[in-house]
Amino acid sequence: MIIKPIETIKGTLSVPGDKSISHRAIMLGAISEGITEISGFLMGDDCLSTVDCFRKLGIKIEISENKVFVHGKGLMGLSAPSTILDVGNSGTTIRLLTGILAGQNFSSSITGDASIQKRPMLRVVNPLRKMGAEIEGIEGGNYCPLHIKGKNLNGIHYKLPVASAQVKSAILLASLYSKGKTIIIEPKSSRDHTEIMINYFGGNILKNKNEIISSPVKKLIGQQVEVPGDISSAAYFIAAALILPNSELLIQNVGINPTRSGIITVFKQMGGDIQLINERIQSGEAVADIFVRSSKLKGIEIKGDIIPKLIDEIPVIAATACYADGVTIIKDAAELKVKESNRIKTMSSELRKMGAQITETDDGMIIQGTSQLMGTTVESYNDHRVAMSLAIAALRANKETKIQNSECVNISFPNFFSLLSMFE
Ligand code: SPQ
Repeated sequence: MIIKPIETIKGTLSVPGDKSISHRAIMLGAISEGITEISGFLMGDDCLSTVDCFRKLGIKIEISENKVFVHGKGLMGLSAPSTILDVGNSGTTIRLLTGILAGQNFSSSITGDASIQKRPMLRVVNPLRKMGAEIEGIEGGNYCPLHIKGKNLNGIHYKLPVASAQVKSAILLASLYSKGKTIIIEPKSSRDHTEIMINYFGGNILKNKNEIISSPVKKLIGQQVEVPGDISSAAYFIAAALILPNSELLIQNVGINPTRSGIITVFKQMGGDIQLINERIQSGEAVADIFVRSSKLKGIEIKGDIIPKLIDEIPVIAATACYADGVTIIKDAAELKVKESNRIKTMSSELRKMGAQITETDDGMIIQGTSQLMGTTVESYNDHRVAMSLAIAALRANKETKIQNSECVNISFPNFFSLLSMFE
């Protein structure tokens, strides 16, 4: 994909549905009783992998133009798949689904693409084994393919070693199949869509400071779920409007769940002119329209509790920080090393090719702002967030930028380049 510099970005747009919420709506719909009707579902490759896995588990899922209908069969209604389940590139699918499969009365195997085969799984396998799960995989279960023999599970008391919504969610989904309560202690709070949606479907999850308590329920009931626009996708356009002169952009219907909206806090701290309008609650989730104007940004330090609330936005923060005055320091973000690519390495090396001054650290990056980057050829490493963040950096470069392997944007934002081209 060739990205040409643009002068300004003005107008109104909406971004596709939230990826995390779309996955969870399929999963919870499948194990609930009755039909779950999903609007705003993200038709990206990752969420379609979740659909494919649940179809292989015997669930009827109908996709119409703008709705998805999941014909739930109840907690014990899944059936043994006749082939290996393939999650493609989706870490969320493999980790959350492993939690569900651990409590079934059948065996199954699950795998994914080359990137998924390198992502650590022991973080979910270990707590699930403590609950009584029988899971085998490469290197003691750290890498997929994973082979899961369904078992009767017991609730656990578990302190998460890393702040990870995927690990928390795998345990919570397994807790739906467990005897007794499950208590999870989070080191820092991470996205809570699973907790919100389990309760929305009739489950019993309580939060008490950093403790999440799940009590078993007899059944979940299918619901209507309206998926809001994904703040991680909106982040690219917020960043574009901030860095391009004379911009004014309204992004409609974006999820602003406080465990996801760290990007708004950070961009405001950098001097960003961002307003939330028409705040409301939709299917249990906070939603708003976001109005952004171009702003003179300054470098800041980003670390600590806010990191899990913006973990997927760090690549676009790095791209934006290149155009801020002064230095931006990102710390406590070592988790970036185990995403679709090592995002500390890939973002640093590609932005450096564009002339950015970036130092990689063990848990983040140090970025010295500049007024302009140089258009050149960069690589996405098949990481959707890297491809889109580099595209944003390229909008204010001195000449066009070629992004190699850019089709990976289909993972989370299939119409990203066509939306961007509206502003050329
Ligand atoms: O699904 P996947 O591939 O893990 O997706 C990513 C992303 O950038 O889209 C991470 F690479 O988002 C994760 C996120 O980083 C989605 C997620 C979720 O839906 O629960 C939680 C975060 O991961 P983690 O490891 O911190 O729990």
